[in-house]
Amino acid sequence: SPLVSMNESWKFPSGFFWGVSSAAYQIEGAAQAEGRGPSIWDVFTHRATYLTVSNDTGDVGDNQYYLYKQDIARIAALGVPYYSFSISWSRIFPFGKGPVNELALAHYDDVINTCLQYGVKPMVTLYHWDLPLFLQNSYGGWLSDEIVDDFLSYAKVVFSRYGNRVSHWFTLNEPIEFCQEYPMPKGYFTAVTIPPEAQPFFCGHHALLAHASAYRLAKSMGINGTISFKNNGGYKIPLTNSTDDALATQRAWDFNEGWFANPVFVNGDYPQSLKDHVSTLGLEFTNEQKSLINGTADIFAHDAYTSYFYFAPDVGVADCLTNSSNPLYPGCYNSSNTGPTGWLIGAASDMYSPWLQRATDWVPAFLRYIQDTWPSGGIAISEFGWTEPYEELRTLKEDILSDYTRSAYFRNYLESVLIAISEGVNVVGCLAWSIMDNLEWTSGYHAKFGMQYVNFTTYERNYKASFFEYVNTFKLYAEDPVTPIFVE
Ligand code: PNW
Repeated sequence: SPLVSMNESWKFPSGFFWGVSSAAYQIEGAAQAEGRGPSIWDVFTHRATYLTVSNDTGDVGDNQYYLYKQDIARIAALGVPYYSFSISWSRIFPFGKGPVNELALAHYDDVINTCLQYGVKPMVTLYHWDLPLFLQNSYGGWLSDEIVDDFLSYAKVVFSRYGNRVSHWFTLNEPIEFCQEYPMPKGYFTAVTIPPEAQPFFCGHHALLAHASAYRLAKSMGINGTISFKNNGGYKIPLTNSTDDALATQRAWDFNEGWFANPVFVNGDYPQSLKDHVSTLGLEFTNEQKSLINGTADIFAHDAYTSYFYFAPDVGVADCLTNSSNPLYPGCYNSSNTGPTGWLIGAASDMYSPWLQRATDWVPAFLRYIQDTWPSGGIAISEFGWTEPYEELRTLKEDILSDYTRSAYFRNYLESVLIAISEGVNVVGCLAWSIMDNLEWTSGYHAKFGMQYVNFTTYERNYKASFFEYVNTFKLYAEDPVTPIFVE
């Protein structure tokens, strides 16, 4: 498409970071190579029957454990300045704790150094859901406070080894999501005694302590990249202007973004409605813990894909706040992709990702809401992206590579970010999900978020049109030059 600026005054300021993202279990493969220990995701994909579509696994993934040099070269070739990936905890510590695996440390050394050689700045996530299996089975993983020290030991090894070669660190990817993986499917993991409906909140409690401790550790070690965690969610719009819908929408913020953002960015503690709930489970932060947690993120990193309308339950909130068999317990809110006039908020994504609506018009209001509600050193969209619909039904490779709805999503989304910036919201970076098609968790390889097509027989990669659209948008609007590196 011809490059035409929508508005001459829109600019991504100098120093704005942009790039592409991935996560270890979704792309690396090499599941049994060089001393990697098992993670809970190996159990989800291997033992839990049809937990993933087609029983797909991450055993081979995109083979990036072996193909990272070409992957880094391919993004450098287009001028992408940042690559955000995660480190596999059970490669570094095959048992989650104890002996360190030097082969894994050497591997990520080379991934990071290859990035730097190609002029791509590495951004590293410590934990993208692949909990070492041993930690789940020995004490319940994130359900136990023992996780805090083990995460800290892992973080210490990673910070000391890669220290100042990394410009941005993310401790945890989307604690809202991984905490809602609890309770884990019965029969595959050592049993735990915490009631099922309480488990996500125990996980969240320890995730906050682990994140905050790792942040403090990094600062005490003199690590100079920014450190934050990746929150997630979307803009929440009250369906009507009724008081009940406003209250339901507030509870939705509290039980999602606010669960982790309020402690870290506001006061070290949960938002009130959540505090009321978790205190009934015996989860309260001491004053010392509150001061540990408060202020432990340099930027507000948000995985922000989509938006929804929110509304109150039909029969009041008394029951859903307290009765654990009520389907809306304990957050007491409903959500919908359909607005008050019956129009959809945006086009829905593929059959495997019904949660994803192409609703980019709401992005400026969302970014403004984040800035006003959780003041920080700047907002980063640490993931945004799109699945193309019903890819199995499309046989022509050209059709797959001409992914126009994803191109439109990136272009519209980035222009919405530019509107927010022009209106005074401090957005500091954007990272597209994902560098290439990969294991989309329970959707297996069927949901395709990639800006590159991957042939899962030959592992050959092909750029999709959306990748060029994404880069071209920065060529058009970024103050800093986009510098493609072509290698022989
Ligand atoms: C993120 N939702 O997950 C993850 O960080 C990625 O690993 C994943 O591949 C990507 O988004 C695409 O799904 C999410 O239901 C999963 O709102 C689900 C939701 C949000 C994010």
